[in-house]
Amino acid sequence: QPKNESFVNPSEIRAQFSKHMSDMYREEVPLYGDLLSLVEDINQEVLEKSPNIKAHLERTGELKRLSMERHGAIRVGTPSELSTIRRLFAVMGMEPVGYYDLTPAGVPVHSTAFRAVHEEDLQISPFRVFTSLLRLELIDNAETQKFAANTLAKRQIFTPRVLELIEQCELNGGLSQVDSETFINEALETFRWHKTATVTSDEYIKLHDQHRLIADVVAFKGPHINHLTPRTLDIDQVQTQMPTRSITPKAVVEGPPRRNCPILLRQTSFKALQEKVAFSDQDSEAGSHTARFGEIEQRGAALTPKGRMLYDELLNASRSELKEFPNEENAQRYTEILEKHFSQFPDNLKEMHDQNLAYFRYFVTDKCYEALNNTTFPTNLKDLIDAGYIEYEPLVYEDFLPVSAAGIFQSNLGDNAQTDYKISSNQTEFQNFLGAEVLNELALYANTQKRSIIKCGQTLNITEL
Ligand code: OOG
Ligand code: NI
Repeated sequence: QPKNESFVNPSEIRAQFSKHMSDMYREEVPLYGDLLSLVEDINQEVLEKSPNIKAHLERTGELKRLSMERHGAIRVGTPSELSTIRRLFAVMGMEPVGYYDLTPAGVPVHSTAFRAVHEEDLQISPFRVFTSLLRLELIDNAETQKFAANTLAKRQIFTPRVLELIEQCELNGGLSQVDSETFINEALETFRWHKTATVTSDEYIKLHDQHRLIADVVAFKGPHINHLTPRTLDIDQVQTQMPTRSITPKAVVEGPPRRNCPILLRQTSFKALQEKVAFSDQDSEAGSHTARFGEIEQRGAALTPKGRMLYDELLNASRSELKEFPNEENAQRYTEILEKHFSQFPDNLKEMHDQNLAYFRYFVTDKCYEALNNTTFPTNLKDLIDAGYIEYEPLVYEDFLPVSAAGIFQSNLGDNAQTDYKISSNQTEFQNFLGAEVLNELALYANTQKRSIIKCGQTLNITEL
């Protein structure tokens, strides 16, 4: 919370920033605008056809955040860029959550997600940014490695004014209304697309031959936002209808299969666009670069460690049975295999709750409020639930999935991008570069769940629920 009343709530800055980012990206990539309107239409349809879903979303507050909900992704080049990005996001109340190692999937980055962590702040704006750091040490060509490092060392991805405002915010504990507006405009500059590259076309080709992602990070002035992702209530509908709006989807939806009670996260994207750029040895946009795309996501319940283990097990079993990466040819078979394995994951809230597979928010029912002054209540959660005094709703998964993220990366990097890296996970080094530890997402869900139980206890006057 801001220390001074004249400071703007960081969550409000985040909400405004997210909106400005979306407007900027819609202007830069009109196809993202088309995707947004498709998602809106289908969300509307789902809400009209399924009063149950609508009532559920109203109860959990998700309906309010649905249309403003989105995530984006950027890729930075150096440790110092990463640590300043952390400070920039902190102004908007976003903290690094989770560590994702993408090297097993042949992508030379490791990543975290910046987002709000408290349920009340998530409610104001759930905006998240998946942020990857390029691992130059994985470039096996010494000359290219040196060139990349030198090129990155020369660039400044932040405006002088935004650096001042970050420092001012750190010193004073917040930003005034006027300063927060300036901050939003200045911060946006870091994520803007640049049609002019910082390298010659020959240099670009060398970087690109090493890995398309390396060219995407090194050859440009800044970490352009590479996609934005609205949240849909029916991802399969959007996936099938994309072609009717001239949008080409990737082959399969990442994540768990379709279920009655959605879990974690399902994602799909449209293929990255080929865009014109001017390399530093060209005076017009004679070259091209392919990086930016659009994505959609459907979010479900956050899983406990036990639930997550079951998810990973079933996903791995499905992938092993498929024996190859999902693609256009095996998409149908993959869906069937996935559904077969996931039939082992209980698909109703009661079982998911009683088997401790997901996290929940508990709340006192109307029946309980009516009985408040004239009833002796049971004093443990289970009996209160059984008697209908307390109900629960699953917590929304606010994070990402490494295998899915790899699939999203891959579908936008071309098929020849599979590389077998020898070096893997290094969370300690990532955190050193970041200048902070990443938060454990499971602890955050557990805290939210705990707070909801405490609140029920207060209403019922039970100290240890
Ligand atoms: C990030 C890909 C990961 C997601 O939603 O899993 C991601 C990137 O392409 O930079 O955004
Ligand atoms: Ni994404």
